[in-house]
Amino acid sequence: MKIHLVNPSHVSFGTAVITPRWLYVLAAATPASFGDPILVDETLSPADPDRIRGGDIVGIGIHTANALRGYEIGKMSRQRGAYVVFGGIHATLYPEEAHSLGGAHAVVKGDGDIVWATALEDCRKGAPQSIYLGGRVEASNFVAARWDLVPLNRYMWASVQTVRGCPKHCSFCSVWRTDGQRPRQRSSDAVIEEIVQLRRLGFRFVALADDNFYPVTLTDLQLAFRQGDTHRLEELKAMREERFELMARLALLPPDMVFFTQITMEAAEDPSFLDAMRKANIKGALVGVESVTPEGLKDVYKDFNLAGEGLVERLRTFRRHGVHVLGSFIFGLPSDRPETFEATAAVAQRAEIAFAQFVMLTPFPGTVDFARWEKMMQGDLTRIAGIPLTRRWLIPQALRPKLYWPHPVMSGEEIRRRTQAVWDRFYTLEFIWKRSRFIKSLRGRLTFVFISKLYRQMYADTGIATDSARIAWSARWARWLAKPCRYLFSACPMPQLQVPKP
Ligand code: B12
Ligand code: SF4
Repeated sequence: MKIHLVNPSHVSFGTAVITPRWLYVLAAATPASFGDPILVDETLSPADPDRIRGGDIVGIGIHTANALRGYEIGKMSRQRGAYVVFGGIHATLYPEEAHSLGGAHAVVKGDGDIVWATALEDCRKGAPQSIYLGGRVEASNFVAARWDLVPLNRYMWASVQTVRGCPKHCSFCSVWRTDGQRPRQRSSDAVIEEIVQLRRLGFRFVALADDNFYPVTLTDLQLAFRQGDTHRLEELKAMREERFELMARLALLPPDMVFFTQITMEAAEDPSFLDAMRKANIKGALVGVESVTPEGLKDVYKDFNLAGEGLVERLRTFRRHGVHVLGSFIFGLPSDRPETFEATAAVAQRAEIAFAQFVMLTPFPGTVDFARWEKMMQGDLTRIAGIPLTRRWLIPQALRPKLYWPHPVMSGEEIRRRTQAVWDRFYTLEFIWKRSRFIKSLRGRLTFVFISKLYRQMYADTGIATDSARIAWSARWARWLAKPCRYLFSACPMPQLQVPKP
């Protein structure tokens, strides 16, 4: 009996950007009596049905975008006589779908760290339960990933989680609802040990797969103080201290390490935090800018962000402290107007951010936006391949429309076209070259250009374009560009590296 863990994808690039962390966490959560699981990441290469035999157990992790491919693998595995267990955010939200469409014997809702072993034992006994409740595991019980199973030289970045959950409540995001608003922060020991293991293997680029690396703001501290809530204040201070402790320990790792995380722009209020990030080699961060207007921020319940000049200043502050920003912007918000695209492109340029992504508002299951939209769509009789738009992820990829959020003044196609134009403008060779000014060496600048182009190809065209020829061309390009890129990201293994003492 073999255990297979499959990360589904309908496109394979041969080289992938970031390791799907859940694969390596679940591998570690697999009891030794089952042997080493076989890990299949379809962003590298498609699953091979011939490897799956009767009596094997196939674990499939799905988010909304890859659910349909996951169901194909589930059905195929069940037909071959294997036990099929689904997990991940989409299976947590729609367990019945995995049963009816994905051939699931069992679905794990929530975190798999602890309950996975029970599900495996039950399958071994031939009696899987239909649902397992994994809940929200405390940070001290997060299982450290098994990096000894990672294929070398196939990924550009490894991924290590330091904190799960986020205290905010953005309307388009499912994190605070599924992972909770109480940040679950791992100890610095657990994080550093994983990173040292990765550096020994030759990974020097590590994405900190966090929801929000700055979970405690100065405003949170002031509020607890003003309310005289001593317990809360102490709790927040301890959490903040732990962040600094982690960063101080990251700073002791080999200096060629590069970390990247996700953070709210509030961190710019705190120069000591940004300085600690720089010293820790956290060289970049995805910052959810979302909108450049106050109305847009209100639309997404994100009024803790700044708009206008204040926003430009906040983003520049990151840069001044040596943390480069990947700004994430959303188009198609109810208050957006045709001129918002131009204004956003201008802010992105002026704010001196290194990279930007421009996504179109898409209601993702598990979010407030989705719940509202689903209600609004109740009377909508549109069907594509017999599937209502509110179950869009079940529509075959080739027929799946791109944007469904009705907008008061623009059509979906207009939003898509304008979004594409902003990508095109931000990633012109001229602008990329200008943005690369902060890099000293010519080689470094050329690498920046190369990565910018790769990012644009992998993200914009495959994700936004509707024209299938352009998508196919883009996927080919990305595949071609990705190969040399993986060498740029690899480093000499350091098998002797020890965990630095704090
Ligand atoms: C890091 C990250 C990324 C990274 C890296 C992705 C990668 N290759 O790993 C990047 C930046 C590339 C990314 C991109 C996107 N992401 Co993302 N990402 C995350 C983030 C912050 C952490 C994921 C992670 O590694 N977690 C650590 C692992 C250990 O946790 P886990 O995956 O949840 O797995 C646990 C359980 O779910 C369960 N489990 C998972 N699989 C399985 C399988 C089995 C069999 C079992 C038993 C259990 C199980 O057990 C695991 C251990 O407890 C999550 C938020 C979050 N808190 O999870 C969003 C998240 C997954 N992303 C999300 C989204 C929307 C996206 C994008 C679509 C964004 C965009 N607009 O383009 C793209 C899609 C990319 C793609 N096609 O895959 C959403 C998904 C929502 C949904 N309904 O699907 C999330 C939840 C964030 C959000 N804002 O709501 N993402
Ligand atoms: S700050 Fe980021 S992680 Fe937190 S709820 Fe908003 S979008 Fe989600």
